[in-house]
Amino acid sequence: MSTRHWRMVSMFVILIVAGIACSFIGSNPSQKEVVAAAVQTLSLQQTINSLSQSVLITPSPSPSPELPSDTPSPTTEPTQTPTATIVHMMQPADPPTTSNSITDLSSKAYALERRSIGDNFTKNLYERPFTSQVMDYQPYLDIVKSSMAYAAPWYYASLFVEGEIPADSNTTYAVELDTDLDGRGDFYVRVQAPLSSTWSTERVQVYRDTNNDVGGNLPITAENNNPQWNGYDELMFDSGVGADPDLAWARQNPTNPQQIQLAFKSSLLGVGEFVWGTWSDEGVQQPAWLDYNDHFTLAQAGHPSTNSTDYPLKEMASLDNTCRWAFGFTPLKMIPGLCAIPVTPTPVVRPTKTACEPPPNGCPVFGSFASHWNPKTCQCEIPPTQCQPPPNGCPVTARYVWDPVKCKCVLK
Ligand SMILES: [Ca+2]
Ligand SMILES: [Ca+2]
Ligand SMILES: [Ca+2]
Ligand SMILES: [Ca+2]
Repeated sequence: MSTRHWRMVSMFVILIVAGIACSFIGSNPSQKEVVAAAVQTLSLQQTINSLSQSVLITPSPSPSPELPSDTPSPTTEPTQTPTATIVHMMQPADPPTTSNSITDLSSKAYALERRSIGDNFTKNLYERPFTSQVMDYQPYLDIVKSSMAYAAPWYYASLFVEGEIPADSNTTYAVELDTDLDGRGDFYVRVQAPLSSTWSTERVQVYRDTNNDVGGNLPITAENNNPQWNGYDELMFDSGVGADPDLAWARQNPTNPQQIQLAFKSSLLGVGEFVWGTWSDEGVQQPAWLDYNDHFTLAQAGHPSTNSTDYPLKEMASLDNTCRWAFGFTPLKMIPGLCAIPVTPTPVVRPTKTACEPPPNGCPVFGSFASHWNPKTCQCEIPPTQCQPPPNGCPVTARYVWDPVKCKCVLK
């Protein structure tokens, strides 16, 4: 019943009650009449109450089905912590081709021998794509080449490895960047497998060294461990969480599963000239411990050469890295960690000029005979086919001299 109908019914009831009341006015009712009127009024009140309930009762929601008494009450869903959705504004594209690359040793040829060559623990250059103790070869860790390219606003670092990444691997692939060219890494950008074939920020992390102690007192060179050194100590980007959610990305090259690509914005470095090198790491994975040869002793780390008394690999296993190379400039002096600077070809030394040169105006002409410069004898000579003085010279009986014009000995 609508509110309008309810108002009409109420008015009708009130008029009836008023009429009954008025029937007593001006009369002198008996007790019986008073009781009858009271009963009639009560009946009307009940009618009003009934109508009132039928109007005011609001529909209640459908009752929940009764649960059997032995049914455990539903458990309360755990309260989910609301997570902010990461909104990306831009992402990398295909990296441009580049000639800025680093070649690294392949250990594939030594896999069956469970050893590698070229590992230089003392100088932070490792070739350890083997498991600890057992020395099983891990081709997906074996870097053979790395490259760096730039297409605004992205730097692209690529790692080429000897084998595809196993599905259950949690290897980290990283690029280490020295932006003030002192041999200490300043930024460490890494991604942890499994990798997507499309660009993603998942499991991509960017570390920074805030107090310039990566590498201890002597960057690159092995030293005794100092617990005060904290290496890369600030995680400034983690799977899209950071001041810039688009700062760094990674993917597996969709056309080459043995190529891992990292992309990061140039704004990260703030410079256009830097030194870079790459890492694969399934064994240690501790950016705070870099340089690793300051954290581990050689005896702890082990060594992959069977000639070493520290063979086999121990605590520093299942990783590989490259030497570093310059991007944006030509290195003219050695920076710790830099790959060997190619020997500059010695300039071709032009033969120095000697006093033996033809006359500035050329060799003289004697009449119809032109002399020619002979560099062997270092003098102007008349070709043998032309007029020649006597083989033994002019006669000495008088003061004869050779006259090339007359082509005979003449008196002087
Ligand atoms: Ca390698
Ligand atoms: Ca540095
Ligand atoms: Ca050091
Ligand atoms: Ca540090």
